[in-house]
Amino acid sequence: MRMRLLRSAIMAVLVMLTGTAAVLAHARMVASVPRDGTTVAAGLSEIELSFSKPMRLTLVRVHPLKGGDDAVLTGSLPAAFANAVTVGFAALGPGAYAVSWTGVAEDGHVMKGSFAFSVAAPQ
Ligand SMILES: [Cu+2]
Repeated sequence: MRMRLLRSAIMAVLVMLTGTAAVLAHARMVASVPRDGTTVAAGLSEIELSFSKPMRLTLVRVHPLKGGDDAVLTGSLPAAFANAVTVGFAALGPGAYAVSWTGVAEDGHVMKGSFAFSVAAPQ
């Protein structure tokens, strides 16, 4: 009886551990250009997102933090999975922006993320 209890306890721990490993193995954004929290020169018209594992982006929004319209994307998002994706859009005026993205990882999981940066006023 005790042995069985121990065995199910071990099984429970194993299930927990493998569950955690699966979560840790999710594809995630590992870098961006511009980097989160940085300020870049005026005229920025593309961003790059890098992922730990191939991702197929389905939505990228570049939106002013203080309201206003989203930046207009100038190209379409790649249809294939990729570790790094460059997204072009109409040049940004000065201000603070947030980028939010949604993508599908190769394991089928829908992942989302965001980062923010500022565009400096022209000197
Ligand atoms: Cu996943």
